[in-house]
Formats: sequence, C-alpha cells, structure tokens
Amino acid sequence: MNHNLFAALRAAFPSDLNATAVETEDGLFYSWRDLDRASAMMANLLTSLKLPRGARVAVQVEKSVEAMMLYLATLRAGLVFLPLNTAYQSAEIEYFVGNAEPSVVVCSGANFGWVSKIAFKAGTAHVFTLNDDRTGTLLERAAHCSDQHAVVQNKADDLAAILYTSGTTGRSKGAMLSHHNLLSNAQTLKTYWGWKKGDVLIHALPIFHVHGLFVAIHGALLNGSKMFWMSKFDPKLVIAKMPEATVFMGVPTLYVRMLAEPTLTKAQASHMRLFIAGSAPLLIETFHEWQQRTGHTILERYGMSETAMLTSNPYQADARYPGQTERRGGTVGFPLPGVSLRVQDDQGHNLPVGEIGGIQVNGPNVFAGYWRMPEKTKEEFTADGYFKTGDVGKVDERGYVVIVGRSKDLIISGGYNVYPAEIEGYINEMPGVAESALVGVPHPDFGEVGVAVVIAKPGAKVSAEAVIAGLKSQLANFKIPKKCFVVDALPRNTMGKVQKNLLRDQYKALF
Ligand code: MLC
Ligand code: AMP
Repeated sequence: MNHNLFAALRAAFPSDLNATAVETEDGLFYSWRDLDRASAMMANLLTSLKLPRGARVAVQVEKSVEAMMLYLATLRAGLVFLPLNTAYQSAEIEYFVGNAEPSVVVCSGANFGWVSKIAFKAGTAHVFTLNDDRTGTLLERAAHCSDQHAVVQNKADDLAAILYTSGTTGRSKGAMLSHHNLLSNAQTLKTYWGWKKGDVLIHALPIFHVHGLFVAIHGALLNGSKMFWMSKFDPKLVIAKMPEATVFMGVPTLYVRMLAEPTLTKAQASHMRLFIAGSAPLLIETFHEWQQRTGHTILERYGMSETAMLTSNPYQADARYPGQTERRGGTVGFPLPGVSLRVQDDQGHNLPVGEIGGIQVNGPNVFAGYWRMPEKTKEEFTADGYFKTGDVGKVDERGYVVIVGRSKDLIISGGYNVYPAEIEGYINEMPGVAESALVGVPHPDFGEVGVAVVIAKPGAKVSAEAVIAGLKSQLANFKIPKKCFVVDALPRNTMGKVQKNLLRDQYKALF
C-alpha cells in the first residue's frame, strides 16, 4: 500500500475532473484536472533534479493556488515540504535554510537576490521563483514537463513536511511530520466535522502553518470540496461569499474583524454549515457575539505544529461519540478519536478531573521529533511516549478540555507565535541595553500582543523608538512589540528572576 498523503488526496478528487476545485477572489477558476496536471508537472520537475530521498523543498512565497500546487507536487514526488512565513527576513531565513539544508528553495522573484544568496551559501543546489501572478522560473521550468506523474511510494512514517516552531529557549525547532501523521488527522477530522457532499470552504488563512496548509486544504481536498481562495483575509469578502459556501476556518482575530462588519447578519450566514476557530484562545465574548449575530455556534478546536489537531468541540450529537453533544465556549472540546490526552503535575502524576496541570498527548497524529535535535525531542516526550504540549489546562467533569494557560513562555498574536526569548535576545544586543523582558498583554484585535520592557546600561540612553526600529529591521513584522517602555528596574523575585506576571499585570490595560 502507498502511504503517500497525495495518493489519498488524489483518490478523493471528484469523478468530474472538469468541475471547479478552486475559485479565486480575482475570478480565476481551477478545475480538479488543473490541480492534478499542474502538480504532476511540478512533481516531474522536482523528480528531474534527482534529489536524494527525504530532500527538503523550502518555500517562502506569497499565497497563490500555484503555491498550493507546489505543496501537492512535493508530496507527490515523495519529498519533504518546508513552508516559511512570508514575513520572515534574512536572519530568520538564514537560520531555517542553514538548519534544514533544503535541496530546493522556492521564493518570490522580488526576494530572489537575498534568498538565493543565503540558499547557495547553505549548499542548496536549486533556487526557483514563484510569484502570486502565475509567473516565475518554477512554472517556466515545469511547463516543459509531462503532466503525467505516478505518485511516489511512501511508507507511513516517511516525512511529508517539516514545520518550524520557535523554541522557548534558543532557536526554532523543525517538527517532523509524516504522511501518516497528516493523513490520519485529516481522515479523523473529515468524519468528526461531518464534511459532506456539496461543502464549499472559504480559504482565507496563510498556507505556511498547520491551520491553513493542513487543516483547511486537506479538509477540502479529502472531501472533494471546492474552495473559495483568498490571497489575504478580507472580512468584507468572506462575508460576501458566505451565501455560496458552507465551511469557514479562522483564527480568533478573523472572527473579531468580521464582527465589526455591519454586513454580518443571520441572513448572510444562513447558507453556512460550520464555523471553526483555533490556533489561539477564542474569547467567550466573541463566541457569544457570533452566536447572536449569525445564529451559528463557533466550533473551537485545539492543535499544534507538532501534532496537527488534538481536540475539538463536537459537530453534532453522534452515537459514535457518546456525551459529546454541544459546542461549549471557553473549551476546546474532546480529544479527537485516536488521540489520548492526559493532564499531569510537575512530578509526573496524572491529575484527576478538574485539576490543572500540563497537557500531554499521544496518537497517530503526534510528530516523530524535532529535525536533528534528538536531545530536544527526548526532553519533550515522557518516558511512556506522551508529548508535552507546554499548554496548561484541565479536563472538566463532562470531558471537555479547557486550556487555562501555557507553561512555555509564548505569546500568540493574531494566531502567530512570538517567543519572548528570541525578541529579548535581539533587544539585549542593542547598544546601551542592559536587559529586557517581553510580555504578552490582551489586545482587542490580535488577542494578545507583545510589550517590551527595557533597562538601559548605567549612563546609557536608550529610546523606545530606537528599540522598535532596530527590531523592525531584523525580524518578521508580527514579532515586533506593539509598545516599548524604557524603565529603571524590572520586578524580580527573591531568586533574582524577572517576574513577568507582574509586568503583564502592570500593562494589561494598555490596549
Ligand atoms: C500582522 N501584524 C501582526 C499580525 N499580523 N501583528 C501581530 N500579530 C499578528 N498576527 C502586524 C503587521 O505587520 C502590521 O504592522 C500591523 O500588524 C497591522 O497589520 P494588518 O494589515 O492589520 O495585518 P493583516 O495583514 O490583516 O494580518 C492580520 C491577520 C494575520 C490576523 C489576518 O496575522 C493572519 O493571517 N493570522 C493568521 C495566522 C495563522 O494562520 N495561524 C495559524 C497557526 S497554526 P506594521 O507595523 O507593519 O504596520 C497553529 C496550530 C493550530 O497555531 O492550532 O492551528
Ligand atoms: P503552533 O506552534 O503555531 O502550532 O501553536 C500551537 C499552540 O497554539 C498550542 O500549543 C496552543 O498554545 C495554541 N492553541 C492552538 N489552538 C488553541 C485554542 N483553540 N485555544 C488556545 N490555544 C490554542
């Protein structure tokens, strides 16, 4: 049996290959045949490069249907897909490319100069360009390749993708996901979320993270469902498309922004079947407001780069899942079928219902480990094979999982992760800076944003503006603190450790 994820996705294409698979906001229509042929041509191009098994294809391009086809082509060719956030700048890309040593790098034409320099320095043999207007050397070269391609044979645990997720301390870690991790998760969600014939997905998320790349794309493809494809989230456009669609997936910020639109009404949303939220905590206010405005109850689910989806609120009462009847705001629902979830204290004891501790998981969706970091991998798993999520929560008396916080020092801003240690490292390198602390505070749009608190060296002058400007020149835009304060001292406990909880409290009403 071939465990290649693409084989399963391809098998789910509808029999009418001329039907529309993707419709874009610019009025372009792609048929299922287009997806099949273009991914075959790109796969043949990749195959012609004669890369070793397990070679990585690193991709930092603007969202486009062709970028999705490149993902499918990479799977098809049995290679490993490595998506990179378009906001990443040179220092970030240098690290990922240096660490993953991809054989192929695909970037936008506009970035070719600096990206190719980094890639060639790291030993990458092939750098292609792909733009969001159907141009670039990747498509030029693929145009000469055959549109027939036999899907490469893969074993269940062969790698399909590496997703970098920042480390609490030190540098980012590449989570290695296998064909089976991804396919088993997609199949589970297809059943659990009741995907059915005629479903149409509004795809408005970026395609370099789990949510937009795996949950959304695999969901639609495995169901043979059409997608409305938006290169960038636009609340007005999503609302305008609701009468022709049935499923939407978004991070909480997207729901907050749609609620600010007067066109969001019960009538406008009446054709929709399912609204799914995740990647960051959905405020209970947003959950209730959405119910009132649209008549729909958002289904919140919880996942990670290392595991894809872990828990979900129920779609509807179902005899197969006894007791899982309603979607409850403020919870992330039940462990998905096949996922085992437990809560442990710091000493490694399982905690009973209602008690708060570290969430640990096990299941066919849980990743194989971090790329070339066996020690880190070992640290993050328990002796009996459970992955420590770094999320803190409990299981309530009805079995719903509730996330109450994180033991990892992480800020989730508009669904993107920001690791304070990384930002603090950059600030501490700046002239005149003695020390810094980055804390997450509530924000009405992004849910949570970073605020930097900085101490200057004795006699040195440091301005908040200079700190922000210095970070902007080096880091992805979503990592930039929304405010910076230069102060005389940081609050410390008796051990001398900075008390971030006090800083969070001090700045909690800033936005
Ligand atoms: C943009 N900015 C952000 C930001 N996105 N700042 C903090 N957090 C973010 N998420 C910055 C911009 O650089 C800009 O700064 C300013 O904020 C305003 O930008 P904007 O035009 O309002 O932003 P926009 O382009 O509309 O993007 C907002 C967004 C986007 C919410 C649409 O961030 C987004 O698509 N988020 C989804 C992320 C996602 O897919 N996460 C899934 C992870 S998977 P300046 O200074 O340049 O003006 C995962 C697992 C799981 O977590 O469970 O799913
Ligand atoms: P990432 O590493 O980008 O995949 O982010 C994963 C993290 O996002 C998880 O460990 C959680 O902290 C957080 N997360 C995802 N979904 C939810 C949710 N529904 N509620 C709260 N936090 C979530």
